[in-house]
Amino acid sequence: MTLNEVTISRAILEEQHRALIDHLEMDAAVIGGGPSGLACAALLGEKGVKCALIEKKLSIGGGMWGGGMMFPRIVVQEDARRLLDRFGIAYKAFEEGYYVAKSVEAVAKLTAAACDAGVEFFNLTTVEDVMIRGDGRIGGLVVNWTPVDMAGLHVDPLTMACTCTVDATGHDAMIARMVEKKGGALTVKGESFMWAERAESQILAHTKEVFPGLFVTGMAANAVAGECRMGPIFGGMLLSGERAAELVAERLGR
Ligand code: 48F
Repeated sequence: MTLNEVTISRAILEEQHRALIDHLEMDAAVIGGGPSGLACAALLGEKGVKCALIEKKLSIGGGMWGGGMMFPRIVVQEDARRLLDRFGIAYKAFEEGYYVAKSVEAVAKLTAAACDAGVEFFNLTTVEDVMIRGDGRIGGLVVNWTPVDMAGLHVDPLTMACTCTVDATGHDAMIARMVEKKGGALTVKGESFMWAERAESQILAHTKEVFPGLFVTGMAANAVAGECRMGPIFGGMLLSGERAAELVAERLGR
């Protein structure tokens, strides 16, 4: 067999265009590929929800890769240990109730779970706005290539329709802030100081639909609520992703 560069190019272009066109209308879009977004997308996919994960960076994983201060280990508490088991992430017991995992393995296994569940990934893609119509719900996303955004090029975006949107953009709660900025009935209080116990114990209460069609998970949930940050303990991220998936699936009647 003789390799043909044009065939290689056509394979990439045809397959990715097919995926993009297929996801111009979907049940749920998860914005942000950190731990909460990955867990949420994987569990939505497992429930049969047509779902895409949109990530502005080249790599998926968000703040999980770097562990704590670039030591690539994460800590997960007892409440969330079952999710490490569920995603097949290896861990070691440290002191009672504390488990340590490798951050690279955690990102890889969460990503693999989402792939296996049929989630489509659109990386290098920035959500720059949302669509809100007469019904007052978020009904879609305005997207562009991240390099276009970074270079400040005057290139118009495209749009993707979704019934439910999950803001998993982390500390900045970017999607919620877009809604707030354009006058939607939503206030983003911004995250508060580091307090692991408080942040982790409150995150599930803050994981909810904060605007019609918009659910928040992970640090975005705490940031919208004005809640504390927690540092490199990741149980709350996984549990919040799971809760968001349950809420979205319920909304979609699954
Ligand atoms: O920050 P990130 O990892 O969010 P998370 O799931 O997890 C937070 C933890 O990593 C850590 C912590 C836990 O203990 O405090 O910080 O809440 O991932 C957010 C992802 O969203 C992407 C961003 O590149 C990152 O990978 N993102 C942000 N804005 C956009 C976006 C956008 N407008 N469009 C697409 N992706």
